[in-house]
Order: sequence, then structure tokens, then C-alpha cells
Amino acid sequence: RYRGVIFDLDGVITDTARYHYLAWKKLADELGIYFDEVINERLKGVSRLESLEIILEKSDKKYSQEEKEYYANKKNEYYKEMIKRITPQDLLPGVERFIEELKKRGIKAAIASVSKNAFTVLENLKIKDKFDYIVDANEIKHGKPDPEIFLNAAKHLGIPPERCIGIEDSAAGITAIKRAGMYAVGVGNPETVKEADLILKDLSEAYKILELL
Ligand code: B16
Ligand code: MG
Repeated sequence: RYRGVIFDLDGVITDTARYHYLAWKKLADELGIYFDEVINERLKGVSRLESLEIILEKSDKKYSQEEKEYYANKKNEYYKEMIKRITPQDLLPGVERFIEELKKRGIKAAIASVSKNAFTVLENLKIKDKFDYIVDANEIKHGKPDPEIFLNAAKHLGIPPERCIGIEDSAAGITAIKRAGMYAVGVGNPETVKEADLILKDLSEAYKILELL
């Protein structure tokens, strides 16, 4: 029934969602703006500048466009420093085994990440070659929750959306998958991914996805 699986990167393949949080937290602390892990859930799957806008909701100060770009860039510098240390050991549980199982069954696999750092992360994880297609953030006009990124991946895999499964750790991402007309699997915080068709702790439970194929 399903012929393709489209993975989000941050928070699904590896725990870069943690690094995104730590980098934003460092910036927010410097600016004296309150920021915590609850607010951070809203940042998952959302673009860099949109993430900053959410953080600035807690500030009374008005920031100009130049200042916003400056601070978004600053966060990215912190983030880039953190992801330098990523190695194949940072793959989340079950990821490699699941991808191998998909290959055996002739199921195609793609990555749909809105992160401009996705290629660096995938290279450090030494996993880039295992995917049939990787959506480059630069090809996308609309970020998640818009379905564009998932539809783009399905198109390049040559598989109709209704025959694809999307895997996400963000609320915006689950909405994007559903809007694309795909089956949605949520991992990580169950409250964040509550709209998913299937909720897993992580991909060590991926046998539950294999049962659907
Ligand atoms: P960057 P994903 C998303 O990646 C992250 O979830 C989100 O927190 C981040 O702000 C966004 O990428 C942009 O990342 O600043 O590196 O371009 O979950 O779609 O893999
Ligand atoms: Mg994510």
C-alpha cells in the first residue's frame, strides 16, 4: 500500500531539536527574554526567522528587520558550532535499522527538512547516501505547516502523496503531512504530535510502521 517514507530531520533522525533549543536559549538569555522548553515546542519545524518572531512575543522591545536578521544569524552561529560535533553515534534509536528494512522491501526514503543546515547534519551523520531524495530548503517557498515540502518530496520520489508516510516530531510538521494527504507518524513529545495517525516514542518502535506496509 505505502511505497515511500518521508522523514523530517531535526528530532526524527537525530536530536538536533535539542541543539536548536540550546542555541535559541543562549540568544534569549543574552537579550533578557523569557524562553523555555514549552515555548520551544512551537519552534519545532518552523523557519529560523519565524522562530525568532515567536521568541520576541515575550519582549516589550520593538526590533527592526535588520536587528531580527542579526539575531537570527547569531543563533545560527551558535547552532553551527554545536552541530560540528555530530557523529554517526548521534543517530536516534532505530533509525538505521528502519531505513535498511525499507530498502529491503523496495520502499523509497526521502528527507524533508526546512533547515538550511540539513546537509551538514546529514553529512556528519554519514547517512546522506541512504536517501533517494533530500528536499533542499532553498527549493521551498512555504515552510511547514504548508504541505509544499512533503509534496515536493513525493513528486521527486515519483510516488502519489496518498501512498506516502511522513514522520515528524513537530506540530507544524504533522499538519503539513496531513494537508499533503499522507499518513502521519509522530515521534517525540506525544502532546506536540497528537494530531498524528500513529504516535511512537522513537523509531525503535518502527516495526509498527512496517506493519502498515
Ligand atoms: P535552520 P526540520 C527545522 O528543521 C527545525 O525543526 C526548526 O526548529 C528550525 O528552526 C528550522 O529547521 C530551520 O533551521 O535555522 O537550521 O535553517 O525539523 O524541518 O528538520
Ligand atoms: Mg523536526
